[in-house]
Amino acid sequence: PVTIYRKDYVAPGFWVDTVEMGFDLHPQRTHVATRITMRRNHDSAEKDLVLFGEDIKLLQLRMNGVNLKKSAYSLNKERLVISNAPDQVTLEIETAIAADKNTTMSGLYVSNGNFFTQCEAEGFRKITYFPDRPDVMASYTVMLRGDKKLYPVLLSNGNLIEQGDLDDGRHYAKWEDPFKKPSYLFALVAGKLVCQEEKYKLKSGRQVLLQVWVEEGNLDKTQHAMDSLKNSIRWDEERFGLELDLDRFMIVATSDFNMGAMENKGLNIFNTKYVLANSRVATDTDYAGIESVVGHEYFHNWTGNRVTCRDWFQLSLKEGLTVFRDQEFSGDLVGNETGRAVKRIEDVRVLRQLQFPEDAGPMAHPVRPDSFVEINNFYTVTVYEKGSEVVRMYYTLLGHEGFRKGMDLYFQRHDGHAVTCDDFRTAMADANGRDLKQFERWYSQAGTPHVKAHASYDANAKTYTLNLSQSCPKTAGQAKKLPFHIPVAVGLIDAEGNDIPLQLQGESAIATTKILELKEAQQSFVFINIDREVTPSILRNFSAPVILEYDYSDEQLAHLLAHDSDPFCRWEAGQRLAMRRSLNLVSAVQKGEALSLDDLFIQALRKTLNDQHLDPAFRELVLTLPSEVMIAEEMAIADPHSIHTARQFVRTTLAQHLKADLLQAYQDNLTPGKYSPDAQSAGKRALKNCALAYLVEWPDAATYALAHTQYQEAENMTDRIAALSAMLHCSSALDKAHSKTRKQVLAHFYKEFESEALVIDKWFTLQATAPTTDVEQVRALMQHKAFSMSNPNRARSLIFAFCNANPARFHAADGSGYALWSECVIALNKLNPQVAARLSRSMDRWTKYPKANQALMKAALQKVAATKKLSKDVLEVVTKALA
Ligand code: HT7
Ligand code: ZN
Repeated sequence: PVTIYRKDYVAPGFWVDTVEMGFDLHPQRTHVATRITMRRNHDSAEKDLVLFGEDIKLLQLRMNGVNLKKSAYSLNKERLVISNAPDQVTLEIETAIAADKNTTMSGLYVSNGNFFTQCEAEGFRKITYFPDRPDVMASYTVMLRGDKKLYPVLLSNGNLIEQGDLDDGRHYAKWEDPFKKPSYLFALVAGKLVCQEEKYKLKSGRQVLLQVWVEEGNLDKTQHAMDSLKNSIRWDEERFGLELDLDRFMIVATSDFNMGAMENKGLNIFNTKYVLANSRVATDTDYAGIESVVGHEYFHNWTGNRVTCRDWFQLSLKEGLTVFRDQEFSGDLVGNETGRAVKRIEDVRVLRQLQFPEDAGPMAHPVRPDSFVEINNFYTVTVYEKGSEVVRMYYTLLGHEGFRKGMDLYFQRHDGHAVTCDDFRTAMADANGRDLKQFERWYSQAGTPHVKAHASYDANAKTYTLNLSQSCPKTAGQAKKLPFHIPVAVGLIDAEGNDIPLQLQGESAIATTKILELKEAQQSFVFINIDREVTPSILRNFSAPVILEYDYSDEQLAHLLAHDSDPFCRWEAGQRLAMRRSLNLVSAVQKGEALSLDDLFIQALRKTLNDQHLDPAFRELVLTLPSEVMIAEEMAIADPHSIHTARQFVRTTLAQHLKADLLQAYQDNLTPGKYSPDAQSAGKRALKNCALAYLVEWPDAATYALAHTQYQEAENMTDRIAALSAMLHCSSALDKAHSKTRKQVLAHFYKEFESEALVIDKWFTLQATAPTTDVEQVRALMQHKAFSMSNPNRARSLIFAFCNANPARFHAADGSGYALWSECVIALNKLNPQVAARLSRSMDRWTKYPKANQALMKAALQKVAATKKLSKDVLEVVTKALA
């Protein structure tokens, strides 16, 4: 396969001004007629007219009114090249597409009888031959024709300018997008759909039409998406002064989708998972996910669509920035500081759980990658989540006002253009008169930096010196790293637990949190007038995506957990206490030693659990132990079985010692009455259900019955699934005594929700991640009538969930988990290479496991690598893993 390099970027040989498209929609053969007006880009080194095309049949090609003979162009599986084209060109292209055979969910495809498109990153070339690259922006007019009964709804980008009936029961709709856009933002939807619609008044007084389109029968699940859309529109006006530029904004839900959603101009297409919700079928987490994804796609309208990427290496320009915006949106919407902090901690957890391992594995790449084989493999947590952290660091360094100035200048300079990450950084620097040259390394260097802190207090001089040093592990192709520009937010806490005022030597400003700018490999920061012993609170609000090393004592951590005014560091102190114990216990399990948990830890958690001044949502976060994946990442050689045993021991012991406190927390956080997904209620449910999950770890008949009763009487999906999960996932679930009840409850759940695909996904996931579920049971579930490999949500709910979230079973000593993985990757590769490549990533960390596992994992990887007709998507992932 061919590797594409960022350094090889060449501007397009031709610009496109207008694109007119006519679609005659038939599942087996959709006919597409495209007229493109183009003009030569005299500044480009590319002299040929290059069009990309894939898996489509070329029926006709005319240039400036003349049919082109085959000898006038070259055509291979990927491109059509016209040499010696004149400077002004009108191309007329006719293509045919077999949408019903398209199982890749890229390009034009059929789902449940309806037509959808997915053009990012390179799907438009599966519709017609085109300079399908994001720096080519053009105006589109689209005519859709189709059978009126089968496809009563015909949608595309922009405004509906005409519609009417045709012969033979067909009808048409003509759409015009008033904004220039790259081809990856093109979309059409055609089919039997219904919508919830509302008129919405913008701040300026202009009225816009908002629509949420779903399949019939789902209109009772669209209100939250609509509310989230309205909140997003208002938030972007208020926080960034950005108005919706269209008169009509549509969201369409489909159950067949490779990712979460897609920001096509004015016609966002969503995975049903991020649209459909009511209290019967969706959990608090689902509601929060919908809010953030609806926000994310809407915010792309400015960060991505109005200002887009010059090339796909710049993907984080739009994705990192838009994730930052959606994170801020959700934080702001909660409406209080603790709520914001809870959201921040949740986001950091995702980063650590998913991105840190990526940055340490074979697919490690910079936020702005230097090369790729398949761009779809680079829609990663590094580009998205670490990219968002990089944007957040500007925010931390420049402050609220400074960041806004940078954003304003960015839009002023680049609206309507395709630009780079450097352009964004330059706008931030110029708007604030700051030198951000070194900051560029956050884009160019892969790997998670380590920051080591060392503190010394001089009571006589009343100075407190914090020595910070940084390093970054080598990653593929990057042996040596240069120092990053790292904002390290620091506070100092006295014995009473109070923040003390901080003044740096040589500075006059006094504050309780200081942003230290670490730019060298090593730097010392001296705080003056410190008249007491203090505990440092370092990396407040997780001010940089780094691993902080500081040798805290247990007592210091307990002190921070009890008092730190920074909620992130407060939570972090609890996580450090828990991680330290988990690692010691894993080692004890491996040596066959007796296991025990100390009183300091138990009491620290008890205190947090019972602290009525703390938000329930925050207490739940503190009580949630580092995951098995996180513990594995801390170990040189990960041992999934010992990790599972150790973590379960901590849970069971806490349950034993905190039983009364947990029962009290359970009772205190009931949320009777009408369900509401607001943060306060969701936080209470989270703590209550966390308490329940602990309680069943040290069960008596009463506690297991408590879970069973909650399941039976639950009035919302959050409580119902939490009860079911508690029953299935606790260590006592291994007891034969409960197996009958578990089976009954699972069967009941299936029957109750058989017609709700998203709930059945949950049913599969609960089983896939249960400690009792082994490979054979997964295979049995794959035979279930409701399982299908070709629906990405369903494949993710069972196969991905097992491979990624049930490490103790997936890493079975006999290699059966790996064998299952390779079979599934190979099967998916034929259907949907993008999804197959995502599953391939489950083996990324194979060199971290014991030798015996490594051998089996390597063999499984080699088996996939040797498969005939392997897509470049999968090939890139497994080749890098084996390198
Ligand atoms: N920008 C969207 C990316 C996306 C995508 C990429 C590759 C293949 C399928 C895809 N579906 C959506 C989603 C987003 O970040 O908003
Ligand atoms: Zn995005």
